[in-house]
Amino acid sequence: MIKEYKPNEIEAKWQKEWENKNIYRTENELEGKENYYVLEMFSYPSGKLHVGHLRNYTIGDAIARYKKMNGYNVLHPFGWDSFGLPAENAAIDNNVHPGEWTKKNIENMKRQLKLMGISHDWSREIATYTEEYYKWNQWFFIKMYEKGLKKKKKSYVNWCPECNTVLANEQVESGKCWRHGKTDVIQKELSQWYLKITDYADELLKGHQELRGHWPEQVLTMQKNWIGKSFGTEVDFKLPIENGDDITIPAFTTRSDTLYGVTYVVLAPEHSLVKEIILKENPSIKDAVEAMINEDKIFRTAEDKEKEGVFTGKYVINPINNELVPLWIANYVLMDYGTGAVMAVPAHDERDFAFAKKYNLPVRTVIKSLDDTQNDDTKAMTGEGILVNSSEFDGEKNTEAKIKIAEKLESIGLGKKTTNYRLHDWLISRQRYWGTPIPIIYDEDGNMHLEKIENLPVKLPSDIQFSGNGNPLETSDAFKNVILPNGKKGRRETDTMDTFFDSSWYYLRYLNPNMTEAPFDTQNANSWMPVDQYIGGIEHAVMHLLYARFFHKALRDMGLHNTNE
Ligand code: ANZ
Ligand code: ZN
Repeated sequence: MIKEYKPNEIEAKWQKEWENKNIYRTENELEGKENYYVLEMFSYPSGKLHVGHLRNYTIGDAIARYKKMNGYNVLHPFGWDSFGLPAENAAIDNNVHPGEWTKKNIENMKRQLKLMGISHDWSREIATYTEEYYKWNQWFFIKMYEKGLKKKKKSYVNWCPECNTVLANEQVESGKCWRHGKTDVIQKELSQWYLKITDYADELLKGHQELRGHWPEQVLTMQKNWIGKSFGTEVDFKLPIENGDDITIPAFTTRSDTLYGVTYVVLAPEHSLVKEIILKENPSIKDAVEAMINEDKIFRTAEDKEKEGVFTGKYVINPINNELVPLWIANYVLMDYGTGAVMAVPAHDERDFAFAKKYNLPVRTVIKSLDDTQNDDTKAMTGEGILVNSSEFDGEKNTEAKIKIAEKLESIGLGKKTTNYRLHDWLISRQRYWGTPIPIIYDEDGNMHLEKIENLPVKLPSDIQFSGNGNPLETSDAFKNVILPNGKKGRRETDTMDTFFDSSWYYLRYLNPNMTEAPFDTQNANSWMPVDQYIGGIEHAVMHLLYARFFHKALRDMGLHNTNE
């Protein structure tokens, strides 16, 4: 007997034997056996395996083997999330095509993974950078467009000067780029493609009930906070216009009970009224407004951040008592939450209090706490209590007055109850080369045309220059210039898709990795979904896991499968 364990010999021998016998190969159906799907999060082919990968794949391997020994038909596939910036940066730095860099990395990592003897079914290997895969991203894009789930919109977006591209909100962490921890994300006004994940905001929240007990509670909490559902009221403040109709400024509040305590109203510096009216009449505050817009969005609203603002010179009418209150612009109000306008109640809101003290604005108490230690005029009283200085509502409990005041506003047509979400639509366009081309063409008048399904895939061109400046796709004339079906000249969209689009449905592609007539087979999807065990890092809680849940529901509603999660 050989006493010494020689991995090179014994493992190589048995791994070869396993491969010859195809023991990890899974059929989509195996009579008499129940399916069990073990999935590890999609792997980015960075070049070399590290111990973090192995931690993940070893857990999957143990579960897959255990379930198999217990008589299940186990699916345990592997593949490559192989579009994205590092390949493009390697192209810039080392003058190698991103495709070659990616291919080489995949080969090496696959070799290393095989050495580990993990029980992956390699016959189902997929890679998102292949035409066979990204064709379906384009197909989904078109189908979602037709379903009304896509929109192009101009607004202030997150821009990473290091990545040279826009980022989704989910990819900004404390004001920095998720890939460049030291780089401040700045705001640029651009026209971009969005996927309407907000259409599913409520279902994404409700679906947590189906996931409870299966998913870590921590992930559900992170998603819940990210979606940020909040019930409140939109209160209409009127801005009187000389020789014209009043302009309505709706302000979202969760505290309609404090309406009598409003001492000023604040607009976000990006608010459309600022550009359209205020700066035209009062150009002297332009620099101050621009400085606020250029401040980092996350940093700007942090609690300890110094609040900055300017008076617009205008006054608006409080609908509950017709009082005129000054209209300000301030950095602590964001355009992309609520309506981008806030009714400020310094007596009961900490941020408003700090702002009012700094700019000498009045503070009017409208709620008295029953616990007298809370009624202290050196800070905002944010707790519950009884209304004062609130006309007919004096003496009411604030929780009850909140409903009554909202109802009164509704009855006079100057407000309505609303639900607001923190979640925004998913910005999916990227100004980069190494991703799925967006299947859109513009004609000479700027009108948009969807690429025809039979022309898919729209292939990434190879006549590209990687200079490090701008979007490399712009350097390919062959790609950019196309002829429309009507014979006229057209220009192809040069933005590519966020790679989170690719990873939002890959788990379905494993079911039918070579299928050419559809992205996956509906029956197979219905029998294999949901994935039984998913293994990966919590850093994906509000990015990948939220995007993929949304995608899954959207595909269900397109009739491609019948499961919710
Ligand atoms: C008046 C008020 C009085 C408020 C008070 C709070 C306390 P959540 O719970 O997170 O939904 N707000 C609304 N839109 C905003 C924006 N675009 N940027 C910054 N702040 C905004 O928060 C809702 C509250 O956040 C709203 O209720 C509003 O301030 C503020 F004693 O209105 B409140
Ligand atoms: Zn970056």
